[in-house]
Amino acid sequence: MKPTVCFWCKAECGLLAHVKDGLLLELEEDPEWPIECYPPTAGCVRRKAAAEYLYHPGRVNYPLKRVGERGEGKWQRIEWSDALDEIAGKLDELRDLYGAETLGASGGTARTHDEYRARFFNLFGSPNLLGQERICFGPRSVMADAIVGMFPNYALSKDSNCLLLLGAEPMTARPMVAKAILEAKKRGAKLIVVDPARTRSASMADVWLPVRPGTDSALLLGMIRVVVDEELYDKDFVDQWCYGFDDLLERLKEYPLSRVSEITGLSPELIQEAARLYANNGPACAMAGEGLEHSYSSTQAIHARWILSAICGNIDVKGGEIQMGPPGIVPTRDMELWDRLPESQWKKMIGADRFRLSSYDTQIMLMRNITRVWGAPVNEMFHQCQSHTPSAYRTIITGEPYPLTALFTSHSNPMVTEIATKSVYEALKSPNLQLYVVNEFFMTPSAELADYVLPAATWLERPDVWSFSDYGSYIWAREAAVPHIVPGRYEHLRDYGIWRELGIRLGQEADWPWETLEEVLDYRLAPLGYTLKTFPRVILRPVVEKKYEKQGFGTTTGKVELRSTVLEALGYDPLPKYLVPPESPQGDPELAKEYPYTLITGRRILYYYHAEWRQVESVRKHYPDPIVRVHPETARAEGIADGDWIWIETKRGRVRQKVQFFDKMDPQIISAEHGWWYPEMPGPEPSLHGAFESNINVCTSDDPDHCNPEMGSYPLRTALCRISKAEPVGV
Ligand SMILES: Nc1nc2c(c(=O)[nH]1)N[C@H]1C(S)=C(S)[C@@H](COP(=O)(O)OP(=O)(O)OC[C@H]3O[C@@H](n4cnc5c(=O)[nH]c(N)nc54)[C@H](O)[C@@H]3O)O[C@H]1N2
Ligand SMILES: Nc1nc2c(c(=O)[nH]1)N[C@H]1C(S)=C(S)[C@@H](COP(=O)(O)OP(=O)(O)OC[C@H]3O[C@@H](n4cnc5c(=O)[nH]c(N)nc54)[C@H](O)[C@@H]3O)O[C@H]1N2
Ligand code: SF4
Ligand SMILES: [Mo]
Repeated sequence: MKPTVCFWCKAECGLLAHVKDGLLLELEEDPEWPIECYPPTAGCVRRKAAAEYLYHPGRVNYPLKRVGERGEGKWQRIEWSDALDEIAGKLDELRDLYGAETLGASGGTARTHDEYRARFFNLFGSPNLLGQERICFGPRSVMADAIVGMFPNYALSKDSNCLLLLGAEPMTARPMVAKAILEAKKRGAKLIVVDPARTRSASMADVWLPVRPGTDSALLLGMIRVVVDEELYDKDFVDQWCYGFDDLLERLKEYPLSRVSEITGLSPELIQEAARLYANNGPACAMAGEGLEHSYSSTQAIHARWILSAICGNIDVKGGEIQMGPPGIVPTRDMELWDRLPESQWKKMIGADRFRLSSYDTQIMLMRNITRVWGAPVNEMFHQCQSHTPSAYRTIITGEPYPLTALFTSHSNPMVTEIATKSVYEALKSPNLQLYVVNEFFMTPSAELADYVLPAATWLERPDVWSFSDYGSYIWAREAAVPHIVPGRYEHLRDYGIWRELGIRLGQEADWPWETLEEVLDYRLAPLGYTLKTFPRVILRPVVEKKYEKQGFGTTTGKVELRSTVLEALGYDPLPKYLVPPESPQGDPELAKEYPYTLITGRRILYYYHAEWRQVESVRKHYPDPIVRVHPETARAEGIADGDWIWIETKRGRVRQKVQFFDKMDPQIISAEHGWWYPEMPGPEPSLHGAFESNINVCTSDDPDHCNPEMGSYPLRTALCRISKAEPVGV
């Protein structure tokens, strides 16, 4: 029986792994684990399916090399050493021909040791890590660093008197936060939910603001205006610790409640009520989720959200937003060796010239400020400084501004989760892409298009140390529960091992001194006086309030920057504002005549993590089909019944999902799920496991003009669509 910590979702449950002869039998809840979540670990269907997942017949167990055409489904098993030699050889050749920036790598949400992918890239010479950071965590973390000088952790809300959820639904997405909310509610804390849909959290809320999709920045400016007009803010904190209040007052003149009401579709009274409730019930904790990050005004809304928190005195207080600071282990940034990539190469990062908030120059500014105050930055460089992914796929296709000829996909499934599937597909099939390697567990639609598929090790097959949990206030470590190689049965390689082995083949041996991940983690834990073996599994970090009184804030001015010096230096508006989403009824009324509904996508599903788990039968049976929520009024007008399948169509394409009537949102909204493919359908083209059947990213837009102008966040929550009745998928 081995203690472990689950990494299959954001609950990070402490578990006990039953292991016999190196094989996992089952995962059991650990009654001694100190952090509870909701729903409780006991009911988790993924936990129960652990052995089914690990030893699934669809699991890739040995390296595969394509022998037919790309996507034809013809594979040959090869030895690890041959696969790595061949890939390294090709990378060397392409680097000679086109420069190191010709290599890119798509990554996904935090699933593994991404700092070693970054290390390999920085040593190889390419700045082109791509992935989800422009829409997942990147905007939140860059803006927090810029405005308040260090990302505060949001889940300490169990001490709060008021919780404000902004486009986030912890009941499905963040089980630790969900638990904290339930506890806070029991204590009588107030709950305010900003979400176009009446989610489970919204139905428990004291105030629910069904905001029009993409208009959160206006709403937040309206709330700030109420707080300021009614003098509900913390005057001492504003006087001493906020920079640019007068400029903010000027900006607020543009946002009278009448205008905010018109933009957001919410009554002035409701906005007032929410603002008063928030300001009068401190300490309050706000949490911004994907409803904000996946929008055209993402950075503006996040900026406004920090202003609201700050002027109400909620930064770095218990029950508000505590800045935990560096955890004391060797920072992931140091593991990345980001300073080994020459500045001239950083400057070549795709999209950095247009979307400058995710550029090297921004990082240098943020790092200088944060390191001055905290000694070290907390977030990994690649979270904040990453190529603009949709632009990178376009680069593969066009060769502009330079040839991107080699791509790795690691812990991501871009054919399903990346915006604009057709662009991703065109790029992955392009003859310009001379090498495509996928590190995976399963043959996903992305893996089906690879030249090489490298079998990765799951979290159960590797050790880990983690210090950025939703709870934010603890560090945990675990050893591997089962081996990643079982002779005669499988040969998986940990992501660390893959990057190290390639690095050694490409002249980086001096920079990979640790042979195993265990050695790396021992090195990282050393400043705390532990090794992986001696670490007490989980350490709760003490929460210290108002550290700024001694050290100031980690910003240019040492204060919370209501007016941002970083945005200003980059040539952007230093204050938040509302931007009309280009593809929305307001932004494109002509298109809205043909496509009258607003499509929001990506509502989280409790049973699944993005595109994962669809092949695991005991999980899939709980949730077999993709569900699109349609208001019954709208459905009736379109001749659609509950349970029908419908086409969801934007000007980029159409896919089918199954209707669930949902009357707790505006009838103009269509809410589709993301992450859908059908592992049971044929892998070879044209099906690619049904990657074009129900995958909503066939319908989303990668037009750079539709992306947030500062960070390049892409619009996953506003698109114009129409719907019509369809046959079920598979018929
Ligand atoms: N339309 C729409 N699209 C969205 C979203 C949305 O709301 N709407 N949400 C977006 C967001 S926020 C995110 S973060 C992304 C997520 O996008 P992805 O991260 O691409 O999503 P996953 O389906 O989790 O893909 C991860 C893949 O990596 C594999 N994997 C898991 N762990 C490991 C590991 O340790 N090592 C390796 N090598 N592989 C591993 C899994 O088998 C899986 O196939 O999706 C985005 N896409
Ligand atoms: N089970 C499970 N858990 C997950 C994941 C998963 O796939 N499965 N994914 C993980 C990842 S990587 C992420 S990023 C998080 C995301 O988790 P959250 O940030 O909670 O995001 P979502 O549930 O995608 O969306 C939250 C809400 O945004 C609303 N929304 C849509 N458009 C708008 C808008 O314009 N404004 C506002 N205010 N709200 C809007 C939707 O109705 C939805 O209820 O979840 C994580 N947790
Ligand atoms: S999948 Fe999530 S809820 Fe289930 S055991 Fe793992 S961390 Fe906990
Ligand atoms: Mo995400």
